[in-house]
Amino acid sequence: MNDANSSELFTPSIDVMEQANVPEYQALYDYSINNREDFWAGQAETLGWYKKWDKVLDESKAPFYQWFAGGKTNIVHNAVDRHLTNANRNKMAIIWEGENGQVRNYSYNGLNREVCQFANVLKSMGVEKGDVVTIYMPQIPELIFAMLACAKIGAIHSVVYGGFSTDALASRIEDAQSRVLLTADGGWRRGKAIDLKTIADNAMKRSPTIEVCICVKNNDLEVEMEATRDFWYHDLVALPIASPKCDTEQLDAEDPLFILYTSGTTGSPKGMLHTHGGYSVYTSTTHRMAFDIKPEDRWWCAADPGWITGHSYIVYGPLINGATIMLYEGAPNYPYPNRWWQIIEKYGINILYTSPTAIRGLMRFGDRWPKKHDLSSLRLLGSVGEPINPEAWKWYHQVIGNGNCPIIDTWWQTETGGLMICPLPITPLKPGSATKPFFGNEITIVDDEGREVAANEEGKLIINNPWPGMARTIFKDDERYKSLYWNEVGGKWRYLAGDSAKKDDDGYIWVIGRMDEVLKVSGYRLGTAEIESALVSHPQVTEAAAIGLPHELKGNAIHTYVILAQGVAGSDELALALREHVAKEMGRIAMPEDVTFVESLPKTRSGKIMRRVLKARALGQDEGDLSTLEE
Ligand code: 6R9
Repeated sequence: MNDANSSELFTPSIDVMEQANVPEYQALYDYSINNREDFWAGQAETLGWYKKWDKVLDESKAPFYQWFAGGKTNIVHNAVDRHLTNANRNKMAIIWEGENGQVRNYSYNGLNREVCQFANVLKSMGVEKGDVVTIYMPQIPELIFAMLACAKIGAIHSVVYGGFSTDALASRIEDAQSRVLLTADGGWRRGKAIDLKTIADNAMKRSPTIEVCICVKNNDLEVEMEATRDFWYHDLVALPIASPKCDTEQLDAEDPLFILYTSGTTGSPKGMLHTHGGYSVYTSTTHRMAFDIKPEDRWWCAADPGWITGHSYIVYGPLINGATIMLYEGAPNYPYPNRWWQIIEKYGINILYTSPTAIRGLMRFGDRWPKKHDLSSLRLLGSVGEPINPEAWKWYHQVIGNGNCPIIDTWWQTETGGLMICPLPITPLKPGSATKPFFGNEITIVDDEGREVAANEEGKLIINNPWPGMARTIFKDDERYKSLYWNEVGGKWRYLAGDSAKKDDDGYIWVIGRMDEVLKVSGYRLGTAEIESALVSHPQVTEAAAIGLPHELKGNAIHTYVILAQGVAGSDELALALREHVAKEMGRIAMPEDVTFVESLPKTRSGKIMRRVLKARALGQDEGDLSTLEE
């Protein structure tokens, strides 16, 4: 997929370069590395603080770094409140379009009223500073109101992607010991209603910590409401308690803002914890510099808010920068494959940020769909989630961007909070490379011993420094956080991303993919362990292994190997039933492509499934070192 030897270089047009927010990279990069704290202090100065920080970076408890320690802020103070006293007050904050064509708009002033009301409703339900509120909603404005309402009162939100299902939701509620769940009756996808409340009901049965469930009416689905636990949002918001005025809680810069669960190497998903101060600075700075956001821009990050991309670049970064954001709930090809292009034309979108899997999916329908529309409002295009293959890159660049829009390919992770490797609009581009480190970041590629590898050689991607947007820990598990991600070498802590990569002769970084048991399926991050545990939860399955194999549209597709319980015979019907079982437990994105029934699985002597052996076999490749294999 990657082509580090590609000699093609795309230089941005004079037009784009002339208006770039950051006109030059190298000198500012050097400054940011040599004066990291000054650089970040300079960015933090552009935001509002109730009280300035005492120290930009506190390394005393490394790798548990603290940023802007002693400062008082609240992300909502910057994302909403400060816009109410300037020219943004009546500017459009959110434009929302539903799949059936419904449109709702909110100015910053309108957004503030909604957030305040939601915050007052939460308070009336006893939600306090530090409580974890789980949010399981479709892509509707209320999802954003709910996130901001939690932040406003100092509660910690835990958004569970609306495409996940019972088991995924239940385990996240349980880990967070959440007392309050915010959901909706249902969502829309391809003209069909998706019954979220029923999934939420099943999850609440499995994880009984939820005492209050607030349900937004989105599509008139018949749902069950349990008398003392479940409340309609529209009933609560009509009460006098839900006033459109609510003070924003003055928090410490290091107070937790949210947890977001993501898949890791082993076992249960990890609740990555982000905080108010550093995350505000990092998301807004990266968004302003890499995506060159201007006051009059209309910004569309077509991700789900339930993914880190949505948290950082639908909600927080853009709102802090006072942008107008587009939100669309529905399928990109419904009712026809021109839906996205129609939205870009209709609303005059200037910057589109999406994933390679979405680009490949739309490319499949051919050029005639985008060609029906005037896409000349576009100035920049972004990509995130997995390496973008040069074919998709060129189509995006030529057909969608008419050859004029730089492709901002951004490498980062749930853990990093914001962009880590990405071009600026002025950077000459090589299709498939996320180019160079963002300001303040030193990125190296090392071998197993931690030594930097030569140019063009593959190795592990590490980050040699702290940055303000970094996750602070895994919720309630500092040890796991430290041991999973951090290594101390010669008194310096280094962050291990879990990806393999190369750096070419020009210092461009080419990310190859995950090295651990994490799969990127259609850009979504799934753990083999979660898929396997969903399979094993089926009564007829004894053991299971999941691997990812290359897939034209999805990037990776899930293939599974299953050992059945004694006396159970494999059949096509059972294979289908198992695939559906995984979809029901975890969500449709986790549904395996196929199930192969096997008698045994390749394992190490310590009993670990050797997925790389299964993968090599499936691809007809060399199985590699089998010295630890016990079969
Ligand atoms: C933002 C996000 C993180 C993993 C990461 C890497 C892959 C993301 C990429 C990319 C190549 C890019 N990844 N962006 N690989 N080029 N531009 O995706 O977060 O869901 O936590 O996944 O995604 O493998 O380690 P998350």
